[in-house]
Amino acid sequence: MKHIDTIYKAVLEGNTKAVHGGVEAALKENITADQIMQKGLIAAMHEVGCLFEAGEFFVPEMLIAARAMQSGLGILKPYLVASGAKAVGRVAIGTVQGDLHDIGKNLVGMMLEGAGFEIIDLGTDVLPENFVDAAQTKHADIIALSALLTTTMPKMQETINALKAAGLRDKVKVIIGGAPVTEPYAKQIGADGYSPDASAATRLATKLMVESDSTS
Ligand code: B1M
Repeated sequence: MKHIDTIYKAVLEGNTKAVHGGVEAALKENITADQIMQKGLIAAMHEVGCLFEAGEFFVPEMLIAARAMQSGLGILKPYLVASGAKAVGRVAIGTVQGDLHDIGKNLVGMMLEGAGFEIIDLGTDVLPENFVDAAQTKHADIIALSALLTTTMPKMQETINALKAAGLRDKVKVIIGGAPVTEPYAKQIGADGYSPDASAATRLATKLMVESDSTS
């Protein structure tokens, strides 16, 4: 687990070069992409959050760590994404308005792509009307909303309301997730599902597509 430790420390230090080296060395030693991601990259970001809460890290440190983590994920992407799978559905994914956190959203997008979904990545700080537009003009089957801030969670409800107002709510499934989001919250705002992490989001999206195929 020497390389995992290197990756963990390198993310904390925001050392992109060392993250690259660590990820490549770990892959060479046949450590799986999932292990590298969970035990190296995600575990380090969790620690970054704890250090931020403790007042030991500030926004610049968080940002530098996030960049280092994203670059590590970039190397892992081909290993996480299966190649040549036929699209099982189209997902428009984004982080809701006011929220700039995109690592979790990118991870969910990557895993969905790996499960054969076509991904329309709307980015971060996405207005409810842009999700509506993706459902309307890009014919997304699923709208996937990510939020990392308690203050931006209400934008999930606003997005669902905007889909209703546009007469699209019955035509599209809405899934939500992100650290402060919960299953009861998903029920409360009328989402079609919640998942705590990227693999669960993939299972949920696949289940929703199977269900909608069997009812159409
Ligand atoms: Co921010 N930040 N941040 N931050 N940041 C958190 C979220 C925070 C918990 C830190 C803390 O206090 N411990 C806190 C939020 C508190 C709250 O509201 N509950 C916080 C804060 C306060 C802020 C600012 C307000 C700080 C400030 O300016 N004073 C500010 C807000 C900016 C804004 O968005 N408007 C801010 C800024 C930033 C940075 C820009 C510096 C940077 C983001 C860089 C980027 O994303 N490109 C950043 C970071 C890095 C974090 C932490 C440290 C790490 C987030 C992360 O990437 N985790 C975070 C602390 C933490 O989470 N421990 C924190 C790794 C990622 C893989 O996990 O995103 O949870 P996560 O995704 C998971 C699941 O949640 C799930 O799957 C993923 C894993 O499998 N998931 C979904 C996510 N989306 C999903 C969607 C789904 C399903 C599952 O379906 C659609």
